[in-house]
Amino acid sequence: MKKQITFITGNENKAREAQEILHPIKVKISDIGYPEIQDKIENVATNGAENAFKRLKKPLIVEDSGLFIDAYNGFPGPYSSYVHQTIKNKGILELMKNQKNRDCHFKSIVAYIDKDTTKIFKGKVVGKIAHQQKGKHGFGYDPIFIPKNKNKTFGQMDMEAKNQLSHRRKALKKLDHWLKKQ
Ligand code: ITT
Repeated sequence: MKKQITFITGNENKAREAQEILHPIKVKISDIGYPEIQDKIENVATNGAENAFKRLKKPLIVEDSGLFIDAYNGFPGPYSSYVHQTIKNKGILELMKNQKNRDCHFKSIVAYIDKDTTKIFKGKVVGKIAHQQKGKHGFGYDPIFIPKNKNKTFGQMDMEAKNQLSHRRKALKKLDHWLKKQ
């Protein structure tokens, strides 16, 4: 079993969650970055991992995630980061104003790479876009995402409650299972 892997990310929330799940494997955070190609998030993550591995030459993971809204054929999907920086949650609520179908999901792709293997692990959580922003916890789209069978947004849940359900947790759990079999 690997003793340590590096998580290439600028987002400390992600790294903290990964450390909790992958323990006793140590998760080191590194912000060396990678080019985010415009493609499906599966390819963004794999490409990013390959790019970072060429420089770091150590076992590492890259995670790419996004919010996919059914009424807009999966938008913002791979553009989630840019859309969140530009029109923000307020802009998404505006787009959803007269929409009856508020179904959506978060998807997470974790790409793992070492000198022998490249592998991806997927996680998904389905839910609905709320009618208004609620809650101060979390980040990104959390205040407008209500997971299925719940009546609170991710923003109204503390980190532990959100992480029980999160797309990223599901992907990281699959990685954990696989790593511990190696
Ligand atoms: P990296 O450095 O790892 O790329 P990031 O914060 O840019 O971190 P992503 O590109 O994977 O993350 O995520 C795309 C956007 O999707 C991100 O900016 C968030 O706005 C949103 N997002 C992803 N996961 C989320 C979550 O668990 N809760 C709320 N929003 C999330």
